[in-house]
Amino acid sequence: MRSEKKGCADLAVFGGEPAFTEKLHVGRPNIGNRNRLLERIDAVLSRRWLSNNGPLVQELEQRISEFIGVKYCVATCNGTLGLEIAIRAHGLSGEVIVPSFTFVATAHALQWLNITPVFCDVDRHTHNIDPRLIEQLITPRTTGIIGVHLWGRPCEVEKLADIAERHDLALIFDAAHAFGCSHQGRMVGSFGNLEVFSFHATKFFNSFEGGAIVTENGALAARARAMRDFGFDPQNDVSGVGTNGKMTEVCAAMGLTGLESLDEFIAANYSNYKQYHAELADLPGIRLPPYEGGEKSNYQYVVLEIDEAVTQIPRDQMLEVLHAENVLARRYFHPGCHRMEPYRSRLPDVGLRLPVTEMLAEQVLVLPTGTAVGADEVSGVCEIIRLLVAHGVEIRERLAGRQETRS
Ligand code: T4K
Repeated sequence: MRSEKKGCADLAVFGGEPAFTEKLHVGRPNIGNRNRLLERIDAVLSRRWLSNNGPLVQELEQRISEFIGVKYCVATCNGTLGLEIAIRAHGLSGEVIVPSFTFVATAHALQWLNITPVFCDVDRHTHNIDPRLIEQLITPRTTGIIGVHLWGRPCEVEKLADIAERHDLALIFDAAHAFGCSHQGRMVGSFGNLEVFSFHATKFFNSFEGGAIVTENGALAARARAMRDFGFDPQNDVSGVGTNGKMTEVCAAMGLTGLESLDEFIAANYSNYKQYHAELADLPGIRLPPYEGGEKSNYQYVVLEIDEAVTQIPRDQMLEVLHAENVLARRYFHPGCHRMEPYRSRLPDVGLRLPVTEMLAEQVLVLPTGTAVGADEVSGVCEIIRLLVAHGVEIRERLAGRQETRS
């Protein structure tokens, strides 16, 4: 149910009815066939095999390897542990170059292992690590580069591979957003030395919590597999240091069920993405970075860049108005990892060499999509955004006046 917005007086932030009676979330999980899921969970309970490389985890790994077209897949309990295990299995140390415009898990996975993340700026248009800026950050302590396929848009993998090869660096991809996406006809997951997915509830494809390391390198996969399980190797000897990064059978059940509905998830996202594009395309000051034509994508993130100089209303005030309407849009990835602890205290001025990250952190707004969001909801969200842009100055001043009255 939603109420229409004809003018500023209708906005909930000024006392009108919220557009939506129920909250519209970014990251509402996609859920496949419930009966299939419950059947699988029932079988898990009957088998009394709940974790530790059970049959469903093995089946999920097999299915993912086939889907991506890679030899090895090691499922993990989440994407962050997957990254930590991958980084350690690869033997990275010292410094690793990463974008700052990413979820903080990318940087934390390094820092957790006492490796210094060296923040690189991103490309203005793709929001991905800018290969032109990497070489100036390489020092004798640099051992690798982690690219993040942000919003499911693949990094410039060829340029990154070239830099990594010339400087003898590892190349890892944080593919948390990019399950089901392709680059030059090849599935994400098959680039670099290895890639790591997240199957968190908020991702396009989820296993409640979960992740996976995928690679063509058998030795790397074997090390990651042992590290995921306290260091136990296939002979049941502890071959080295390890952690507990295992995926449970119930999570694998959810993953296997979701895999059967991938097309349906993509169709829902694609339809929402097209509608958002069509309804917001001509709005001044609003840019929707497109997905690459001809490639596979999961269309999981509907990202707006808000140019305040044109809209006359800052992104954060737009967010406030949307939230009052029960549209819980999000400002991913604000304020950029370099402005979060412990990185902020260590390098207070690093933002000076990250101008695009700083700008995007102030401009980006992510809108709700997924199977929980339909055409009527998208229309409602677009209606509010159109109103915001048409009356930017008025809304900004009324919001400012309201704050002055309060103080
Ligand atoms: N690398 C990148 C680039 C990543 O984006 C991530 C995770 C990782 C690595 C690490 O992977 P994991 O270790 O998480 O597998 C969320 C997710 O927790 C996180 O997985 C994700 N990225 C990040 C971008 O977003 P928050 O802090 O935004 O989560 P939260 O709890 O605020 O939820 C977001 C929205 O989703 C809310 O509006 C409510 C909705 N939601 C959430 C959950 C969990 C639901 O409707 N149902 C749910 O079950 O971090």
